[in-house]
Amino acid sequence: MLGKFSRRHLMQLAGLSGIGMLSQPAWAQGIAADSPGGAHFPSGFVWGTATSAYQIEGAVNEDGRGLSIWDTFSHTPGKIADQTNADRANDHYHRYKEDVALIKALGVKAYRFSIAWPRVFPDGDGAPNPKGLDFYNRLIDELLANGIEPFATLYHWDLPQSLQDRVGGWQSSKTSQAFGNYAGYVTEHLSDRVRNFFTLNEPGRFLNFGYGWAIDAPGLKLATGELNQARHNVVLGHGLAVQAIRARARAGTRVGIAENIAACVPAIDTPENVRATETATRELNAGILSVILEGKYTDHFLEFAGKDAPKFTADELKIIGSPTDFVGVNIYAPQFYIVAKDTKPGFDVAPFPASFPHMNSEWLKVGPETAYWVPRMVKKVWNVENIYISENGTSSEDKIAADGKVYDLDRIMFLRNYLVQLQRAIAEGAPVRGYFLWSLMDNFEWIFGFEKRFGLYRVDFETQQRIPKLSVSFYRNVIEKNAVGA
Ligand code: BGP
Repeated sequence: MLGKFSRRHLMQLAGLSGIGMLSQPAWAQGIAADSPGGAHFPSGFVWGTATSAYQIEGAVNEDGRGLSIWDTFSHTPGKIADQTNADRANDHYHRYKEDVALIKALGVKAYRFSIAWPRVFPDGDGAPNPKGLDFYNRLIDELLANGIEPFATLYHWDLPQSLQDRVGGWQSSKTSQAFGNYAGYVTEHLSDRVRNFFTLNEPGRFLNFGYGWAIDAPGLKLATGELNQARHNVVLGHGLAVQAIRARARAGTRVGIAENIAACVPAIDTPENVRATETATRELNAGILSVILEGKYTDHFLEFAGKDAPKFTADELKIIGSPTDFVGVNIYAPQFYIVAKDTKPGFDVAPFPASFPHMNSEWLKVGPETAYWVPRMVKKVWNVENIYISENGTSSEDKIAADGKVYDLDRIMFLRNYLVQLQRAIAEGAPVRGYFLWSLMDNFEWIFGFEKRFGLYRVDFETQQRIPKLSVSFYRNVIEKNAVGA
């Protein structure tokens, strides 16, 4: 049976190759050339992993740290799925040396962590707290001593509570100013050892979820006009931070944003849909990435917002559009499958069927092609020269098996498929320089508390024991080979 089957098919294949149908398409050549070791990434590609301050540090009352909006929010009954908070979390503040050893054991050469604004400026502005910055000095020195390059994020959602109370947080441009000052202060002190800074992590997310839909801290539901104004203050804060970094950090310090880009994917790969996906990428990211990378709001964005459009000056747009050195994109689910449309705005968003597959987190729809289309779009739409995948990863149930190990095969499946697509994008010319896997270890996953596990290392939050999951071996192997196999 098998013999007959293969003979018949071999003959068909021979016929096809005779007329050139088996020759490699241009987009696949980079992939094929590197077989059998897998599809190779460029040499010097930065492999990394990521965490954020509030999610892992704990020690919320130590060394003069001020309160953040997430301390308040997580202590408000009913906000966090498992009724926990991150008062202790991974106790990373005390265990950072052990954690740097875990990073080293992974084989990555880069680590993206965030700096807690309320450790450095307990009230958000005013007097700095040197003890707060010292923690990051210790962490950075430990990373460098272990050959790991630090990539620091200045804001991963832990806004000082005092700014929220006194000025309404991001509802006021005073917060944008305070963020600029904080960014200048931190980079002035750390840029002798840290060469790359991300300003804000996922402004689109923390704004909509925190100020629009009351899901995240500070738990507000602003009207559309107020929300648009708050978003404007956020991008202004980014621009002021870029300018402060240029003024106060060492020459050569690199800066960019890390955005949870509205990830648009053509529903079917046709030239019309690809063009429509470019338009959709620009318009569905108009309030954050487009204004940062173009220095203006798109006409469609302003028209659509109408009387709810943000108020701004030409000077502010100039600040917001300050040139950056790279763009970080956090890639998880495909958010919009796009089909072309003849009438304005030139695209339609196809609805998701209820049966669309997702990972352990329900929001995390599986779409490896997102890792192909997003970098391609970022390059095409804004001509960005340096892209980082600042986050990618998945939660998984991660039970400990009878032999004491964690066989997170679904995470490995997810990573392998996304990385194959990322390599394909790079082979076709997308300028992706590095990849940060979310996350180094299980941690406090915001409103999901400790219920969702995104780590490469499993953490027992009672004993604080960390155990490598199978995905540690998977990722180490990818890094060693600088390649991923399908
Ligand atoms: C990103 C955040 C991370 C991380 C991850 C998982 O949006 O930048 O901090 O938490 O998503 O998200 P969640 O915890 O909401 O499932």
